[in-house]
Amino acid sequence: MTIETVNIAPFEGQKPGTSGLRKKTRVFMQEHYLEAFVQSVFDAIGGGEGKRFVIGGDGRYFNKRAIQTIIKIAAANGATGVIVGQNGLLSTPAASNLIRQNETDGGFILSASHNPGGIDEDFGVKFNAANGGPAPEGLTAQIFEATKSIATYRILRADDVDLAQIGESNLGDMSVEVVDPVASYQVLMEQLFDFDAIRGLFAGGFTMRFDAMHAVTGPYATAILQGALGAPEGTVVNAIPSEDFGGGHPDPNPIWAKTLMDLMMSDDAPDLGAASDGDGDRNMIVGRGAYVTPSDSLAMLAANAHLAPGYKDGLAGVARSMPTSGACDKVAEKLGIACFETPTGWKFFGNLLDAGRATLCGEESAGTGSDHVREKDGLWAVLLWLNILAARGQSVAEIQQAHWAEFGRNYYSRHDFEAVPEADANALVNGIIARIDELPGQSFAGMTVEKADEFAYRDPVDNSLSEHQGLRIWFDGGARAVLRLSGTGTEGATIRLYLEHYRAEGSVEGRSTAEALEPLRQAVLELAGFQQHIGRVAPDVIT
Ligand code: VG1
Ligand code: CO
Repeated sequence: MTIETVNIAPFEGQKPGTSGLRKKTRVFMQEHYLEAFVQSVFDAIGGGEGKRFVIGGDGRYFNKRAIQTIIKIAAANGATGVIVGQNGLLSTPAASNLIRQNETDGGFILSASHNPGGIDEDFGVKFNAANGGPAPEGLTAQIFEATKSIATYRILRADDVDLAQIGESNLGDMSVEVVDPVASYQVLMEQLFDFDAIRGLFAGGFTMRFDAMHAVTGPYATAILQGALGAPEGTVVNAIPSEDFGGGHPDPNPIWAKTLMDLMMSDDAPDLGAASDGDGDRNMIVGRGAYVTPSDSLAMLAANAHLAPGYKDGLAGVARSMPTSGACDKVAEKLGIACFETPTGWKFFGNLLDAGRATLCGEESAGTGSDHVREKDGLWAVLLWLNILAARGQSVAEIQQAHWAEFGRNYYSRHDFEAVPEADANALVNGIIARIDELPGQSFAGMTVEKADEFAYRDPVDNSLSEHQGLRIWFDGGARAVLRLSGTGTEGATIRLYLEHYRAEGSVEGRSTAEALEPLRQAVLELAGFQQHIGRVAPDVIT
């Protein structure tokens, strides 16, 4: 075994986005590409000497290869130990938990989350810090700087580590501990939720379908729902992680989890439908005939979290990403707790969680989580829903209706325009920025702008400022539109248009979300000039 120092030239564009570095798998497979990024992480954190890391991923194509490489770079950089999920598997929240429990210096999570997997699809690498959360903006900026000037990386030339066997071994001077990916995560869940009550629910005939979407949550959901909680076999479907997620998008929303959606809207629907994404940090919740938007789910969880043992003393505060609807704001107001509005991406919740200022956090993109780890957590959200359903003895639809009646309803939808030429997408966004101050008072398709701004966030804990985080446009009558460019795509630009209309009277009989949002949609299309700039007004995906 020898440590080799390899001379390389920097690669362009190794800039971490909303959630780590995401590229086409073939880009990552280029000689030295992954190595350059991983070494840059070590350079940015002041080296690996004496440090320990967690390593795992969502099992997509190239996962195992990449893990072997990272292990050997860690060893060559002086790390004293790595903890790796068996067969290279760790869900993102489970990795966060392992970092915290073992007090390691951070971790590498290999995933492109909800993006499809395979040699012609997407791959990603994310570095999480010692608090278990995604590297904050300051650190990702340092990593990017390091990628621009990197000249060498260090790697141990050694045989691959056996990741199939649980147990500890040595690689040079570094210990390699291969762990069961589920065990300690399951213990954490047992501490937070009333497993007896949920067991009682299933024993009483409650039915559920959990669609793991051929992704990493399969083993977790099988062990916890069918194993510990007694849900019948067949409750968890698509439970074996596959390298290409069965050829689909492991994205838990009504579009990509259509089979589940169709079942839940049919006469054969079970009591609860749920799904999670590639790396297990997102969730979808749907009751019999009742889809719960992620923004509403956050609000409903905040209103009911005290029913679960882990949150029985109430919440310190809640936080939501800026494009997420204001539904949780209403709950926070009633509970008399703070509600923080942060930029998109889980890294912005880290300080609030560390400082004990927020207990629950959520994003409109189907991420919900709490201070139990420093990532969003799909299965956690499903278990909290189960705990609440057991405690209230009501259906999802009943809880949803009661919530809207009490707090009002935020009609909400996101429209994604994918693979837009970058120049066109920038022209559209910059076109609005250029006249943002003149917008108030102007009318578009019959709706008048009340205020408009470009969102900037001042972190209340470390005072750092994050600018250019999306455009917010409020219209008369309680409507809001948000526009921003995605930071996770791997092809051209994706424009995200978020539409929201609050109705204090709650759910309006016979009115669908699309109908409720149609006037707002027309107004924004006109205001932004979608037809002129990108030649279309119909999005690729509506969630
Ligand atoms: C998207 C979502 C964002 C989420 C991010 C990572 O980012 O909008 O809310 O945090 O994906 O999710 P963007 O920049 O494409 O809009 V995932 O499940 O990586 O882990
Ligand atoms: Co994810």
